[in-house]
Amino acid sequence: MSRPTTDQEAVLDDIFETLAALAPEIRASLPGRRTKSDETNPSGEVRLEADAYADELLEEALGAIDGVGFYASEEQAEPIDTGEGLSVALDPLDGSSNLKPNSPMGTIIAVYDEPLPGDGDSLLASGFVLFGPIMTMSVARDGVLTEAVVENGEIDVITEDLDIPEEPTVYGMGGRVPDWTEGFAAFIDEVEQEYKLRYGGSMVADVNQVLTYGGIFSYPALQSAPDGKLRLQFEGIPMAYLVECAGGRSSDGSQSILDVEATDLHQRVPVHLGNEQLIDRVEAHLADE
Ligand code: FDP
Repeated sequence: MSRPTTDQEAVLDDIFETLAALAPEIRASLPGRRTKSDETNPSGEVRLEADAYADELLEEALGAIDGVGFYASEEQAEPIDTGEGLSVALDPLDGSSNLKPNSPMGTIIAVYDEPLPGDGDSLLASGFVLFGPIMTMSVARDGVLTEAVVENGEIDVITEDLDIPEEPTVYGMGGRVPDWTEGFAAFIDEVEQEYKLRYGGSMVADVNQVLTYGGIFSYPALQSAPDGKLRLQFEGIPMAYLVECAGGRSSDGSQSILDVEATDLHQRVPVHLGNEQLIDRVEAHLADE
């Protein structure tokens, strides 16, 4: 993790205020943009019109901020040069397959102080907006996680220093069960005796419930996809920082996701996020494979 300078703190304020200001517009755009476009993103996934729209809005507004030098997103192959300064990495609409069944979705942002790809050492701050029954924004900065309600584009802080509850309650994980590795399946055999399964298919909402109730979210390494599904720059690193700021742990299976070396903008990473004791346990099972 990098420590922001005073000038960088001002740019971070601007970035998060801009994200909150845009959030109602992104949300309002969803009902009319549920159809698939004929394009795929750099990871080969079919784009919805909503993905493209959110990406354009965010690129225009964040790229225009004085002190933002690069805009990168899951939707574009390369970072866009927007001037001089920090790099922002966006998952404009996380969980976009939830749009069709009208389930929660979000926007994830990471701010790095280096050109991308950047790893955890160059991360300055991260956050997400959750488009649920209410719109909330969670921001991790200076080692602290803050949760706010976004009302009319304004940030109204509701929890100043959010801590993950000590007693875990829920677990949720992606990937088809027959595709899990032996160690991960053995871990789930254990946790399903103790906790309640909750998986919605949107990382933002699934991680937010872990932050709210305690527990674990995983999108593990699969037999067919040893690096899992989620992207390091846009999902893994920002969400790992959010959870670590709340006193939880992150892991790619053997180390903090903030310690994973970033070699490619669209690189994938196995993801485990949650209470320390559960991350320790999943790592122990994976080490035994
Ligand atoms: P989606 O493909 O719907 O955009 O990275 C994207 C993501 O959703 C995450 O939000 C979510 O955790 C995961 O993929 C869902 O994948 P599965 O459909 O395989 O569960």
